[in-house]
Amino acid sequence: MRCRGAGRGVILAAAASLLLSGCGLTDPGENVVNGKSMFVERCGSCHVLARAGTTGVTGPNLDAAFERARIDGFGESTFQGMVHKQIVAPARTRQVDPQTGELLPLMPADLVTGDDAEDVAAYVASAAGKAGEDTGALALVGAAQAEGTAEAENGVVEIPADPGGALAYVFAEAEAPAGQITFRSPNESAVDHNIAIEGNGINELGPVVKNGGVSELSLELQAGEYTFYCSVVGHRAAGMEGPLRVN
Ligand code: HEC
Ligand SMILES: [Cu+2]
Repeated sequence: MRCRGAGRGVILAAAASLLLSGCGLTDPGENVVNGKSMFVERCGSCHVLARAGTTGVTGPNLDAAFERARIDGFGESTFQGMVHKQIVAPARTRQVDPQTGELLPLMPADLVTGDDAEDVAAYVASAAGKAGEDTGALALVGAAQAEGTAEAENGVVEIPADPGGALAYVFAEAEAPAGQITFRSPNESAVDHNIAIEGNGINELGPVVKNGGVSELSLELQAGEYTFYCSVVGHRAAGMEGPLRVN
């Protein structure tokens, strides 16, 4: 069984890591927790899917699309195949915006690939058009709330990305004494993130990492107000930023 994400790292020790990785939640071949994260990140801007909390309207409402199919008695494995096919080779039925009469953009192919595409298809098949809310490890995706202040320790400020794959850091704010500061952002999730620092003429980006990587950035900072953020497209707007106070 493929179970990427299980048993990786110290934060999600033993039992918790198995749960958080989403293994065992449905067909053990797919990681629906990763699927949900990837869906929110790559698909949600164009599609409504209530359980994922996404509200995009460029593409069809996936709850409406699959509610019908559920009533018609199609099974989730059929849905999964349909969604996977749409990701790999989007149907080219160009739709017209009822408000403006303009043609809407087509869905780009291969927004997610390989295992990620299978995970997304599995998640959408399990969630679209189904009443209620996601539970367990799935409920944590997208729901994570940054809180508290990351404090410098021996010149190092550690600001981990949410280990469950939400577009969030663990901390809402950061604080450090002026001088040479190293920012470290461990990322246990399968979603790309980095750490970047902006302010007072500085805008420096750490490397983008995932699956246990650490985005690291060392800077000489004077006292002042800065911002830390994730430079992966869409993540800052989704809330991956916070104030950094250098004293
Ligand atoms: C740029 C906007 C956009 C993004 C991003 C996008 N889609 Fe779409 N999607 C569309 C449009 C437009 C259609 C309908 C026309 C078409 O098939 O190209 C569509 C159709 C679909 C359908 C078929 C629905 C039906 O009623 O038959 C599925 C399933 C789907 N998308 C899933 C996804 C998934 C999964 C992702 C993320 C990997 C995604 N979409 C990302 C715009 C988008
Ligand atoms: Cu990010």
